[in-house]
Amino acid sequence: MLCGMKKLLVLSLLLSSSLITLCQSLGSTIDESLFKAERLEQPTVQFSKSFFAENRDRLRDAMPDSSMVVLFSAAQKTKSNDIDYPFHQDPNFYYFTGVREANAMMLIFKNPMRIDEKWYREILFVEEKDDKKERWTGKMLGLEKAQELSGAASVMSNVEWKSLPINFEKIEKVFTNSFNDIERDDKMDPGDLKSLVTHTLSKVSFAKQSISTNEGLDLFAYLRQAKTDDEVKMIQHAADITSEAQNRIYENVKPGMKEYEIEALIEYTFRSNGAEGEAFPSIVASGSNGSIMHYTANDATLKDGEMMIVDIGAQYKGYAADITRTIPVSGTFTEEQKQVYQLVLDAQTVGIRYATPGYKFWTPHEEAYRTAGKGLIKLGIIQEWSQIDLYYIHGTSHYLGLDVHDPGVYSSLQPGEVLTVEPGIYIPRDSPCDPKWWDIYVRIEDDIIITRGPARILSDKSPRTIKEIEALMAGEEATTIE
Ligand SMILES: [Mn+2]
Repeated sequence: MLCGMKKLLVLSLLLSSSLITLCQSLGSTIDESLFKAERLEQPTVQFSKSFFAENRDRLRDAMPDSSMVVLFSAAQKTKSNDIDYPFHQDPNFYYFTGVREANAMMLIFKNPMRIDEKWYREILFVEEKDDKKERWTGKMLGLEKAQELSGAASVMSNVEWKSLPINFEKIEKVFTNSFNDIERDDKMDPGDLKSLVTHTLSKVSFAKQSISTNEGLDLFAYLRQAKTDDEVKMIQHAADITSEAQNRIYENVKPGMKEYEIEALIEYTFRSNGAEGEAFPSIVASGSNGSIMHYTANDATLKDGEMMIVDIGAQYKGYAADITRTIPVSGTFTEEQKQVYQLVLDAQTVGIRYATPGYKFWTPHEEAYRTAGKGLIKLGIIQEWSQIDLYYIHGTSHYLGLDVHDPGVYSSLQPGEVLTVEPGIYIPRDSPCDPKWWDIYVRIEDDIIITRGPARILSDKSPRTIKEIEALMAGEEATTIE
């Protein structure tokens, strides 16, 4: 990272030379044979302007008469001082524009709008190209490229929004995406996100209109819920990369390793296959860390006899995968681990069976939960039905897409919807059951697409039956074992 100040440059040179000395004195080496991910073939499909234009047409069809949608790009977030977190576009903004830059905005009118003697049905606002800025942060789209990418009928510079006269007498309803977390205000930039939002709010309130974020989000969720074939290809590739990472872990994990070594292997596999990175912070939770649902410290040492929950997902072209495997660190499950593992797998199998059109979104969860409850009673871990919530503590499914927890309307399942099925059983120490079950934590998560027939599993390249896992970890060919 360049900083541009001489004093800091000298300081960083001093630091880096002392770091080299420190590293040399440590002496131990990292097993580089770990880093050998298979290179997967990337999908050839690219989203073009027709995808984004069609999404806007579908949005326009769903909008009520005399309404307008205002979409804002995501806010840039400061990590600390003058360093930003990597920019991540707002998924709604991306879905309707294709633009992955900050300080952008889009207006979509249900009915054509007359502004200054011209008719408009949509206007995309982006930052104008700036040579100096490009030297520091890379190529910018500019107005022309933004038009090519989005297919927007009109594109303007973001500084033009302030003075653009919209006739709000013709507008009865304004929908937006979420814009509440803007922390930054560049007073020198009249087109930054803060200005775009401020001008929008003042125009809307001057016209005595109200702005509806919640209804807007529902509208976008409804449109994003079913995926196109091209979107499924992106999710499938994200799932393939993620399965490859899970398989690399099966093949390489051993007691004594650190959770963060596993995390490094995951990140290596993702990036070397063209993923933008992790769709969410990787969870590598060995032993009792499995009791923490969103464990991300990933700094414990893996111990013989423990299991490890690995809940990870690559992000590819904006689309996420989300796959969890529970892996025995030493390559084999203990008898108790096996029984709980099998119970969770049975619950998942039943959940997936109910993931078909005609059932509600919640049916796979209800059926997985019921199966897990019956299993817990059979194993003697619980005595009565009401105790199931001690060990089955989360829902079984969420939608998956541009967001890991993709928005949706949670009604009846329809073909094209992509969701996870991820039952889990967590038995913390001191639970009211035989201590032989304590500290067993299992979650199994797969990504599926609803079809007219049985659901198709997108994440089936990474084994999840006990036999397959133990065979793969023992170095045997495991693909055909059941
Ligand atoms: Mn999930």
